[in-house]
Amino acid sequence: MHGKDHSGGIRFHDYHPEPADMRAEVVRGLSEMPKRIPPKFFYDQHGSRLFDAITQLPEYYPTRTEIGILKDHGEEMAERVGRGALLVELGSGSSLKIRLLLEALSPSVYMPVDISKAHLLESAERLARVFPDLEIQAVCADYTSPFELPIDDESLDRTAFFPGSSVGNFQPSEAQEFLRRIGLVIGPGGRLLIGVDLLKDTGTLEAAYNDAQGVTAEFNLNLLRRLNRELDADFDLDAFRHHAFFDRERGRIEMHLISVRDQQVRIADRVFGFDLGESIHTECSYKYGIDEFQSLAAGAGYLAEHVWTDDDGLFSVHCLRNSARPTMTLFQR
Ligand code: AVJ
Repeated sequence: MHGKDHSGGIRFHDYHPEPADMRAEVVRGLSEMPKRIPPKFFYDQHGSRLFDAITQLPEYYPTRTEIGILKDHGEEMAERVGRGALLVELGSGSSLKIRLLLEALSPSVYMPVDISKAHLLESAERLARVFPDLEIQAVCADYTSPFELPIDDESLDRTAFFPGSSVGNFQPSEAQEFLRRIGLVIGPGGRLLIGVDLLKDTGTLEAAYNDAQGVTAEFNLNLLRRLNRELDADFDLDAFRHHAFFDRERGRIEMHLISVRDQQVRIADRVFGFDLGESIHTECSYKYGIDEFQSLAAGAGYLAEHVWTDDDGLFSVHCLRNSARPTMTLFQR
């Protein structure tokens, strides 16, 4: 079901991503000072559903703004990256975004890469029904660690798609390292279409992470619910509160869970003490200026070919071309 003699259908490649050792990572993070838990643990089944709800909130502009950019400029994107290519999507996220891109770009092969097997197969099957002639090569892998792709047609141009400002979860230096790794996958001359949330006024940014309905607070607190269930912990969800703010110096939203009293929490056989007001840092979401992101990308070996934004300048989608000769500048914010 691959190569030139067939078209359409799904091929599944399981790279058996190591299930993250959640207990070890959580215990390590809570032993640090200040305490922290990595944001990747937000996304259990309920957490993924809460995130979907966040993308629909009036205050959370990124998702709908990026969709608008893809609708308005999909044709131009296709002219830049070319049609009939191999399209690699990192994280098989929003089905609406990828549908828009598949329609505009009509790739020969679509290769979603995702750590969650269930999510990957479900969305691949949905897309196969909408695009019956599309060859889908679904890869179950952890794209945050080095991996190779099962590419059997070396003649295809390669384009990577990394939407949603997911790149904002990385520290800038890690983001640069990650872009460099994508460059190895798409090869010299390959293009990267990447969605990046833009720096803007503090009010708009902070509202997006402090919605009136409290869905983001619920999303943040759900992390503790997950630890209770999966790690045999005893967090009292009423004893922590959601806190999110924009740090303009660092150009990032920080999300925290703040202890509302002195307390002790047990995780399996470990006990952690929390002072009144002490926080667990659960997420960073970096925002960038356009030039700033382009110079970060240049340091990872990319030429900034084009950038599309919405009329209000809230969000950006960059077209980056992997140059054969990467420059070795280090990006510092
Ligand atoms: C999925 C990382 C892009 O940072 O805006 C949304 C996650 N956290 N609301 C973001 C998130 C709280 C989101 N990213």
